[in-house]
Amino acid sequence: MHMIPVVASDVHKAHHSIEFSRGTLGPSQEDPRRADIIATALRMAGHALREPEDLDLDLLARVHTPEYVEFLSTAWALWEERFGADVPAMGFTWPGRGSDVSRPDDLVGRLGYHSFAADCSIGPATWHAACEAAAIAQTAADLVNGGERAAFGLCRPPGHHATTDQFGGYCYLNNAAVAAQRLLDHGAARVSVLDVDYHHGNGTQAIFDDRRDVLTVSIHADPTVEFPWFSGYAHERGVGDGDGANVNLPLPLGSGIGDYRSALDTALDLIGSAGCEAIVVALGVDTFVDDPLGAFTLGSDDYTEIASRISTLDLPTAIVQEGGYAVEAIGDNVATFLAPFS
Ligand code: SP5
Ligand code: ZN
Repeated sequence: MHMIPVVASDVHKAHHSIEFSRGTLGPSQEDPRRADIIATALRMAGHALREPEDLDLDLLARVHTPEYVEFLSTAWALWEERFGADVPAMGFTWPGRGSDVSRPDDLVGRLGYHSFAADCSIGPATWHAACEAAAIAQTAADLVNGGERAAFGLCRPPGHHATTDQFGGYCYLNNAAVAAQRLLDHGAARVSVLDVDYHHGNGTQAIFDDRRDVLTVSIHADPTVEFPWFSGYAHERGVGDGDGANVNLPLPLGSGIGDYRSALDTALDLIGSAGCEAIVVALGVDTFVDDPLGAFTLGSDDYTEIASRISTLDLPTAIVQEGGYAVEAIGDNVATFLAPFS
């Protein structure tokens, strides 16, 4: 059996952000142990792990704005110079609705301008870790471009909440978007990003909202009662040239494999009939029944069924890691998900 290749790195370890949750600022649930646990489980399952190639900054520039890249790459140094190294940098004030938003020159203003949630921070290792995660996604896409039927990028920090110019939801650079763009740049006329994280992939939707060449499809918890609150609704169908090329399939809290299977079949029918030549799967295992952030009820065996159904598309597939916070289970759940692609 050919175990699908896995791209991973230790660079992420030095990044651990803080999160404002239920009135308290504390260590993020998006903990460095997550990636280590998944890597260990994948080695045990027989996957070979390899390091990423260097990140292509031209590729990154097709997904994020130059202002945002410049901001992210310099924010920590500017923060440390002004406030010291003891506390990480976070957004604190966000633009109001309908305001004519200009980009502040001041770092503190920019932290609000370039973020949308108070659930993550920028520390000394954040930029390097985010670039490494994007490089991992790029390398996974390159393996697929090189003829692998599927490849997995063990990205940390995750990426699907990051927009063209905002961090949030534990995400800084959009790894799934980087992988999708890489598949297009190699010659695919159209690709799909299928997001199976518990949370709506608002960043990926926003990046590709006005484009037809990327069909973004997300299955996630109903945003009327769940993060990211302000997007993920079924009526969001893409804009301009991208009209019809974004599909949101929100599910109620408490959903299990029955509801999930129906949504997945809808997603796969759409992707299968849209002429996509390759697919990126944004894999969050925060849909697991014991996940501390999620409220779906998927069991470990359900990941076999979900992955098997996705693999029946028979498309070249780059899979990138997003969320999943039940640390005792995420390693086995990711290994279970990857097995049908082997
Ligand atoms: C990549 C990803 O999965 N990001 C998710 C970011 C969610 N951040 C907001 C978390 C809000 C937690 N609310 C309380 C948890 C209930 N136990
Ligand atoms: Zn998530």
